Amino acid sequence: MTNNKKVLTWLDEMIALTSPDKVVWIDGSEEQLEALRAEAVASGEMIKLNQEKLPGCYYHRTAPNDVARVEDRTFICTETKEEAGPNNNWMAPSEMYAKLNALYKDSMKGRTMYVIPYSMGPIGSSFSKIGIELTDSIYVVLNMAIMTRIGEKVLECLGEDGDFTKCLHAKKDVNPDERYIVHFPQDNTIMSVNSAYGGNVLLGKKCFALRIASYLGKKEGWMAEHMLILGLENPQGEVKYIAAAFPSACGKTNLAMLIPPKYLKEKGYKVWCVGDDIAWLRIGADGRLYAVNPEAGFFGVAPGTSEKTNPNALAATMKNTIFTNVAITDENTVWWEGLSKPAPAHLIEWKGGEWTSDSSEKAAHPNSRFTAPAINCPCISSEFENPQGVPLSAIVFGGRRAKTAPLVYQARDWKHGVYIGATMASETTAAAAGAVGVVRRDPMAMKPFVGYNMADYFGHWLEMGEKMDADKAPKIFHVNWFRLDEEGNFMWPGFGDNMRVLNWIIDRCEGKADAVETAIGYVPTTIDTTDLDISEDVLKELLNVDKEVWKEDLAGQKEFFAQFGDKLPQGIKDEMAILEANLNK
Ligand code: GTP
Ligand code: SPV
Ligand code: MN
Repeated sequence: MTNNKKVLTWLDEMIALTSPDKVVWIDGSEEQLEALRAEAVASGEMIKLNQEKLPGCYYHRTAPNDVARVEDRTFICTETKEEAGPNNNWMAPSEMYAKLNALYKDSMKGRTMYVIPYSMGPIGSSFSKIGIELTDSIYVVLNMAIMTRIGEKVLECLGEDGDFTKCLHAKKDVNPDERYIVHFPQDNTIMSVNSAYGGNVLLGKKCFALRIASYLGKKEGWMAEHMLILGLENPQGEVKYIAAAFPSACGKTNLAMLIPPKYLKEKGYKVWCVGDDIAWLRIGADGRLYAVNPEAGFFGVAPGTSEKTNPNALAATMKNTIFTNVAITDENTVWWEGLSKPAPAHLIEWKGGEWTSDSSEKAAHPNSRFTAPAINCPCISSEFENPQGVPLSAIVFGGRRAKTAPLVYQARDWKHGVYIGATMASETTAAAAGAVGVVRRDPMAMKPFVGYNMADYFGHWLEMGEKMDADKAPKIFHVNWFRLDEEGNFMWPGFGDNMRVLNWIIDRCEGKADAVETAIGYVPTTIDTTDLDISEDVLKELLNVDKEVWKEDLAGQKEFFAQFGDKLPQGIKDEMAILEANLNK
């Protein structure tokens, strides 16, 4: 399908290494994908769901040891350890290649290798980047066909001499002790072995569009971020764009597809989804910051998604969607915790066993997912395919904080905003293997995704700000939907009601809303609570900045930054000193 020598030479090498019985080029045609679906159903790799209720929908179950990203087995293999930084696992490239080559040797014997040419971003846009993934999993092919733009037209765009990111995936026997997700940024190469779970194997997503792309962005003067992108339309029909970085399973998909509360909807407010997980940001010719969603689909968390919390996401999953590790109903449709109440009396749970509603086990895995085409989403933005992206008015950081962070606050300027992003923290979730609910520092929600030394990443953020005039740069905010009361209940209703906070954010960008300056930044004097059952006291508590609690947090921030030693940028040190002085005033 191509004359590109770099592609053909690399492919020959990978065939010699893995020894597949057969090599199949993915051309992107519906006929080929349909044949692969049939093959996956015949082999048991996928289950065809009820085609009347869920047309074009399939089900896949991963091994129980293979249900989330594995951060302790994810490596950034730069020439030196310092380039990868204290935030990444590192091994010398030569040592890692030797280890991996032994694991890949003959790994595709008796199997088929699929060659997937794919584009992150609209094909041919100057924003976009091309990758080629070699995999022995049909599940990966079918997911990549939803999550990225694939096939022959990508190769045409690559041409005879174009460069691409080399991605090799072998499923092997999903042995967790020999599972590796490895990036060689200097070779533009990704290698994944012994997994079949999304974030570990859909190599266009976190591996390319964040880890490799963040490295390229630093080199080339742009940014790859773990951010949703949304357009907020006001009753006059004007649309303002916001990008928001929250850690995994902390509400990006939900916010990106938000439906405003009834009275705001009636006034004419609307939210349009441009992206739900990844944003590539560049400064445009007019000096503003533009965002493109490099993906073509949503790999969303299923549990908690319902007609009430996120009807747009639910609607997006009603056709041509792949469900992974959710539960199956007696009607051969899908179910997960939070979808409906009460739970069905009987289900097949995510591991394949019988489940009844008196079971104490979860029917769907907490990190079970849907892979849905973006075009299925009822609120998909008309700018979704815009090759130049959308201009950002605001950037929002956020996390799960039971205490400490107020509902919303605004940075004084870009530099302060970078500090707020760099000191983000959140309680861990099921999206990554390991303990859940532990507070960890997760700068810009990129802790697991920065493909180089995070101190340099902070420096890159500061430099990007210096390239923009203050009146053109997006304003920076921080939100926390997850504050808990004494009994452990969420104090803020969240979901659609987050629109109230977005409105304050946009009003601030336009100089139309009031705020008080506190030690940590500007906090609203009030938030619109029309029709909400929320007392003045609770709202006050939600917006409260407790200096004593923040002093403790500052100690944690200092401890976190200490690991970067001399590399920590001066801008971060300046902001730390300002915060300390403010807290001691
Ligand atoms: P990744 O795909 O892992 O990057 O996750 P995400 O950031 O897109 O998170 P998502 O929107 O899928 O939400 C994850 C979980 O948070 C779900 O269980 C949601 O129900 C819950 N959630 C999302 N928004 C809110 C909110 O405003 N309030 C509360 N309390 N929970 C929320
Ligand atoms: C996340 O964990 O942030 C996800 C899912 O969006 S994964 O593709 O597994 O990374
Ligand atoms: Mn994510």
